Amino acid sequence: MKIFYSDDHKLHAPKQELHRGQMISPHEGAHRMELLINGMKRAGFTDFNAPDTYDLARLLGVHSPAYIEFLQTAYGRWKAAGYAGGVLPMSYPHRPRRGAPPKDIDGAAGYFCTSSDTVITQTSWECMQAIANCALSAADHVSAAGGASFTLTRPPGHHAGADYMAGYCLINFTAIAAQALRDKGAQRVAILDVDFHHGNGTQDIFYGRDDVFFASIHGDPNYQFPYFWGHRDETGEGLGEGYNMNYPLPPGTPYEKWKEALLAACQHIQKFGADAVVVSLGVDTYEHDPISTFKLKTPDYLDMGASTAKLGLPSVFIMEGGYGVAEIGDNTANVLLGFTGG
Ligand code: OKP
Ligand code: ZN
Repeated sequence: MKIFYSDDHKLHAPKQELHRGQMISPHEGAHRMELLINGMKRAGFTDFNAPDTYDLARLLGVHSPAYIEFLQTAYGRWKAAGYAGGVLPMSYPHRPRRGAPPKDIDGAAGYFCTSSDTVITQTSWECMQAIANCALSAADHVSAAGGASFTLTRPPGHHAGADYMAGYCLINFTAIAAQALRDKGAQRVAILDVDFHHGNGTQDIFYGRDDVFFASIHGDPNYQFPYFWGHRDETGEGLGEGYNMNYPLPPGTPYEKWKEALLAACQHIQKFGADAVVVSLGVDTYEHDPISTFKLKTPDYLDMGASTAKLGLPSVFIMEGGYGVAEIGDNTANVLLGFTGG
C-alpha cells in the first residue's frame, strides 16, 4: 500500500462554516489530518511519500478551463471587490445555467458553486495542486506497479463537478485519479464511493461515459447533503446509461445492511469488467460521526477493506470525509489493513 501525503493540505483551511443557521468552526479542517495520521501510525502505516509534480493539463481531463481559472483568481477578485473573509457565494443560478458567469465575483462564485459550506481562501489553489499531485501520483503508481495506493489527504473532492465546487470540495481528486488510470491504459475504470455522502460531482463528471462506472453507497438524499443527487433512478445518460448505480440508505443504517449494498455494487463492478478501481474512501459512515447518521463500528472497516480486496483489482484509495472524532484515523487504517489482509 503506497501512501501519498503532502503538508500543503494546510494551505486550505477556511475559518468558518455556515452550518444549520450558524457560523461555526469548520468540520473540515487541518485538525482532521492530525487525527488521520495518528490512527494510521497506530496501525503501523508510517511510510508517507511526497507526490510527484504534475502539469496543470492533467486537471483539465475532468475540470473545465473556465472553472480552473476561476479557482486561481477568485480570492484576488474577492479582495479587490472589498469583500470580507474567504470567497463564499450567496446567490445561485437555477440549473441548467444560462449564459456566462457574472462579472461580479460574488455572482461568479455562485455560478461555480452549489452550496455555501465551501470557501476559497488565499492559498486554496496551491493546496488543490498539491492534493491533485497526490491523486495523480497514487494513480500513476498503480498504473505502473499494480497493487494499491492511498492518498492521505484532505479536503475531500467528490462533491466537486467539472465546473463547480460544493460540500467542502473544490477539485475532484477521485475523478482525477480515475481519468489518470484511463490515460495510462486502463480501458475500464470503476469508482466505488463509500463516503456517507453521495459523490454527486464524480457522478456528474462521468454520467455520460461508458468507460468509467460509478457506484455510490450513501445517506438517502431526502435527508442528507447533497440533497439533489443520489437517487436510485440516476443510472447515467446517453452512452453512460447503465454505468451509474446509486445505493441510498436510510438514517440509522448498520453495517449488515450497508454491506448488502457494497456486495451489490461490487457485483456490478465485476460485471462491468473493470481493469482498476478508485475507492472514494470516506469514513463518515462511522456511528459517532458528527454530521452523519449511519451506524458503522470500527471493526466493520476491516471487513469493508477485505470485501473491496475481493474485487482483485489494482486499487487507488482517495481520502474523502470523516469528521470530528479520533476514530477517523483508526477506521481509515482499518480499511487499508482489511484490504491488505493485515
Ligand atoms: C463532504 B464529504 C453545511 C452542511 C452541509 C456538507 C457536507 C459535506 C461532506 N454545514 N455540509 O462528503 O464528507
Ligand atoms: Zn462525506
